[in-house]
Amino acid sequence: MNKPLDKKIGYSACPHDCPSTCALDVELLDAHTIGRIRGAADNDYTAGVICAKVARYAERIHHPDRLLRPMRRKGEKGSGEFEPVSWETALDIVAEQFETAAQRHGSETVWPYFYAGTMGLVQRDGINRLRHAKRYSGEYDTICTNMAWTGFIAGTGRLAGPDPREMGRSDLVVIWGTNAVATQVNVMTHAVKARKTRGARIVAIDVYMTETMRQADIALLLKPGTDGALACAVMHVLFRDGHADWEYLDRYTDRPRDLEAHLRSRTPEWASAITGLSVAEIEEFAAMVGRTPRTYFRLGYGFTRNRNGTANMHAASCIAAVTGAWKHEGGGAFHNNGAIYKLDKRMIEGSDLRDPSVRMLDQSRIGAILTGDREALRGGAPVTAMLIQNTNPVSVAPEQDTVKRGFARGDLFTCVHEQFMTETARMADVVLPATTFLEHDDIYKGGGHQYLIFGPKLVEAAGEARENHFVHVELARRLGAEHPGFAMTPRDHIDWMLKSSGYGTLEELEAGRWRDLQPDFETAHYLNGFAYPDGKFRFSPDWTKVPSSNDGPMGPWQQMPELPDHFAVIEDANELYPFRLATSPARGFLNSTFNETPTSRQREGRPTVMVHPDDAAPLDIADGDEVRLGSPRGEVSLHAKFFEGVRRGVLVAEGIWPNDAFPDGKGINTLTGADPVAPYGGAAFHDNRVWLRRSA
Ligand SMILES: Nc1nc2c(c(=O)[nH]1)N[C@H]1C(S)=C(S)[C@@H](COP(=O)(O)OP(=O)(O)OC[C@H]3O[C@@H](n4cnc5c(=O)[nH]c(N)nc54)[C@H](O)[C@@H]3O)O[C@H]1N2
Ligand SMILES: Nc1nc2c(c(=O)[nH]1)N[C@H]1C(S)=C(S)[C@@H](COP(=O)(O)OP(=O)(O)OC[C@H]3O[C@@H](n4cnc5c(=O)[nH]c(N)nc54)[C@H](O)[C@@H]3O)O[C@H]1N2
Ligand code: SF4
Ligand SMILES: [Mo]
Repeated sequence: MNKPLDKKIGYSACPHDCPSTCALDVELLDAHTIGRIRGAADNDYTAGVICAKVARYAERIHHPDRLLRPMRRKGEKGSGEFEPVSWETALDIVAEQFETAAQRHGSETVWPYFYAGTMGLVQRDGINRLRHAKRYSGEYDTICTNMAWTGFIAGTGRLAGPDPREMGRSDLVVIWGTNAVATQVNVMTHAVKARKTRGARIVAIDVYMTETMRQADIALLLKPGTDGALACAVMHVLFRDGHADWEYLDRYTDRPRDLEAHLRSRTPEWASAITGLSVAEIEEFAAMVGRTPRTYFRLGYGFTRNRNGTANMHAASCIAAVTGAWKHEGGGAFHNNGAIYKLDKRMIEGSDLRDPSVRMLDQSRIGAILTGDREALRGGAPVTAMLIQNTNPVSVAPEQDTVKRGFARGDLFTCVHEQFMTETARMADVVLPATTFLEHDDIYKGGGHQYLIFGPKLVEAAGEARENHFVHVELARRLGAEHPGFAMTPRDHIDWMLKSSGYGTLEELEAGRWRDLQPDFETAHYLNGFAYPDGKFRFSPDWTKVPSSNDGPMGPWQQMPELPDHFAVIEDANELYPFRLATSPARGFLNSTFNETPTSRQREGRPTVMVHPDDAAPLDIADGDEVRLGSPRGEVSLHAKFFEGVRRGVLVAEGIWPNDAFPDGKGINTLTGADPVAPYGGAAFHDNRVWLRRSA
């Protein structure tokens, strides 16, 4: 990773919705132009490695299709016909529409809708300040992390775990339900380091042979939604073969004897029938875990995007407590470090103005909400005005057909602030051009590591693009929203937050580039007790009281298992829908981001569904044929790709392509469901029963 000496290098952090939050070195060619981006070699988590799509960020930031001017809709909704207007005019229209809507239906009719297109704390979360000040509807954030976080916190009581860098000092790294090569490359950096330096083994667990599975020493290819059964059988073997650490269990866990008794019937044979793995595979994996004190479970998001996903995450996290792996360096279970940062975000979010009686609307159920479902609206006013930032729901949200019908409503006003003319922006009444992370200041925290990283503005904004904070401030001014946070710059916000959190100043952070907030070993490994009042890990959590951010139980939460189990609420295949479909991420895209950059599109080709050749033959489907998929929610057409690395009966469609890349103009989320996953909601993107046919 030699830096060319003649090029100026700017320091930043990757803003994308990826647990790696890489520290970046950005070549600056002039005040407007960047060259290559590299991973910071002197950051010991990034360790000089980043993904290809961000290395080529020049393609995205300097893309000819960047939005450069504010626009207002000229033609029919969704026609794509817009006319340029000034920022003043555009913001005036938005403010006026919000005021009119609020006068007619009350303030909750306005719904600010945002997500993690940027993970910068100021630019992403500042929209909440506007919402609190104006008493607009809140967003209950469920589309991504809810199931995984709840499942992990159910056991430990806190969203944190052993230092991610300890993976490099582990003897067995279990990469569970995450395609790390594609979705968070640095996990591989550290796992492979352990293999090279100490002969560690790598186990991967997925529903198809991803690149991560191929790079693993042992690849466990199971049926979707069956990870809870696998975890139970592994624990069964650990108890059976004397690998349970009883001293640890008695001191650190809630009901170990009940767990042991409960698991007696959860044999490898039982799990083999559910997971499709062989008894030998399960026995071998369990034996490795049993004889390897330094086993590091790196638990991902993918396997939680099932209707039993929260329960499965919890079950997987229990294994480390049975063996006491938590006691050792390089041992324990890790999902995300969200709880270590303890940042004071009051000024960014304006939380002092928050009125808890204002309704929260479920992000994943945007389709039901926009089409007037009373329950989804919580009995309140219809949503008639929206400000959308950092997210592309008309591509990424489940039950697309409903979402599109909602956005097409004539009485819905939408303002979309975007970098590109996404499918959501196309449906807007007003489109505002947004800066990218290299064109504004922000601060980032790593979910998959422990650094707080500053990302300053490095180049001038393209065209008239403005940062999110600018939009919050300018709308606040027009709407009479008052809060000291509106009078501050992003740098002021960062400085305020750092000082108030006890982390020094922005000047200090900028000088050091990042700040390492890794808790001490005892805390990270829960050696002083888990984060429940009695200090005990919960094999048997009270699912109605998991200390995660939640909005009250929903989904089939009453049926959740008392102790880890196979929670049989997934969309099993049946006669009408004989396949199970996972909609896994594509390596070249990041959700729907980068599906506009040329090399990413080239790499991914076209929307396809991976089919086992033996499943295709009886359906008269040849490799490359155009096929149709139908779920209880809708139908799409795309092309079949033969792949022996999927199980019989399982289909995988990678990537969130734009709807218009599909022959029928209907994207993959036409098939996915928005019914809430127990116990606190979320979208089960990988849990779909479907039929498959050759296109007529
Ligand atoms: N290249 C790329 N990187 C990304 C993203 C992207 O779209 N593309 N998305 C970003 C975002 S927003 C997030 S949240 C993270 C998510 O990153 P991950 O934690 O990796 O989660 P997923 O991408 O949902 O899925 C990971 C894997 O889980 C598998 N899987 C599906 N169902 C099951 C199951 O039942 N059991 C098991 N064991 N595995 C299953 C999928 O096939 C997939 O290979 O990645 C981020 N990084
Ligand atoms: N089928 C299927 N669907 C899925 C998933 C799946 O695995 N399968 N994964 C789900 C997951 S995990 C997630 S997190 C969601 C993510 O879905 P989204 O949150 O919609 O993520 P992206 O598609 O990356 O879209 C982010 C948008 O934000 C814009 N953006 C980036 N930075 C800024 C900025 O600073 N300001 C403004 N105004 N805009 C900005 C980008 O241009 C981009 O269009 O998708 C979900 N949808
Ligand atoms: S691996 Fe993730 S955090 Fe790192 S550069 Fe790529 S998208 Fe960004
Ligand atoms: Mo996500």
